[in-house]
Amino acid sequence: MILIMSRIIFHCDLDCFFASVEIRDNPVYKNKPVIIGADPKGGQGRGVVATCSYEARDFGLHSAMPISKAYRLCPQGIYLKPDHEKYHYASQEVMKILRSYSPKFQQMGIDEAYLDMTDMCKSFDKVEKIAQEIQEEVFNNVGITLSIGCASSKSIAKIASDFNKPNGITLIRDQDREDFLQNMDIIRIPGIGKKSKSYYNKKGINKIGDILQKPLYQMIALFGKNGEWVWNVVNGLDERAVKEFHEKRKSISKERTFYEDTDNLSEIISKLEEINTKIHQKLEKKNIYYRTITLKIRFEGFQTYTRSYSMKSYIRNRKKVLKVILQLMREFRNNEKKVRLVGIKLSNLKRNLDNTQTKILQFIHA
Ligand code: TTP
Ligand code: MG
Repeated sequence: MILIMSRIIFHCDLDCFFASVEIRDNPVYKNKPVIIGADPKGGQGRGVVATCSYEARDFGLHSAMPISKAYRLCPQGIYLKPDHEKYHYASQEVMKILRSYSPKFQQMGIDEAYLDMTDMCKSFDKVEKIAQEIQEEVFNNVGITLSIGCASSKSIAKIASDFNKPNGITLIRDQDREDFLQNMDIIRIPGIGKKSKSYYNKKGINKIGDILQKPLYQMIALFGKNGEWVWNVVNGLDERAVKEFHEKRKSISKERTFYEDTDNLSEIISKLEEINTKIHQKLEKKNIYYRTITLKIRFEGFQTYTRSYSMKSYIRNRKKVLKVILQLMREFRNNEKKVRLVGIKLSNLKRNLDNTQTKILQFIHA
């Protein structure tokens, strides 16, 4: 007889992440509705809510809601602008801890990661103990809470981590999977967004139980490849491994030679702006962050200099890069030669998959 050991996967997701960091740094905000996002400008503001504390969620607020609506529902809330650099730093601290629990670690968005704990747990008995340990270590070192879902596949672990937030641990054994999923709305399935939900609803599929009842061939007939994927997920057959993404590329750079050597500062700056914008379009498309910013400058006569500056955490911020580049340029302001070429290089790269934007097809091919 062949015994197939089922895997034990943890999905860890920080609770109302941006808001938790702000509350940690300003304890007077504790237990209050805290909203991170655009300036509400007394209800006239444009833009959206990035996230909000669980107290704010009690007023009906949620991520991506227009900030004007949030203000209408909760005018007494504490509205704060996001401090992305701070959140990236906190995220890195958390990820360092999570990574130490298993060599099979995969970071997804800024606030979530998978761990394959099969070799560490052996049985489900140890699962809860280790999950608690992770929560304690993150809280004691970073000061924020997270929820953990544990199951034998990535998708079920992800559904489980969302089930008992904040600061929850949800363990789903294979034999309990169907009961656990049965009455859930299909929107809980990772990869089903609002659009596919309404498509599924039109065909009479509302709860996960409706999928569990169907044989695979019917799901394929109704929804094609997507239906096959969803059927596999709810039946615990998502076999995707936990694998860390390694950015193969070491740096991304661009440089431009002037048609004619120049000492016109505004022309030089506008060339740097152009390069900077191009690089950032690429980085955004590929969801890549960086820590090190390098200026390259070549004068007439081919003297070439590079000057670098490293941030303390990973960023992706076009304005910040330009500011750093202009600072690095100051060293050359008394150089009397004309400039022949300028370039920007960003290195120390890291890819951060933002799961909130993962479309089902990307998900299938992940
Ligand atoms: P999520 O994990 O989706 O949300 P959350 O951590 O705030 O809340 P939960 O407890 O339900 O997990 O996203 C992580 C962070 O990403 C979040 O704190 C803010 C940011 N974010 C946005 O900026 N815009 C969005 O639309 C979403 C969904 C998240
Ligand atoms: Mg979260």
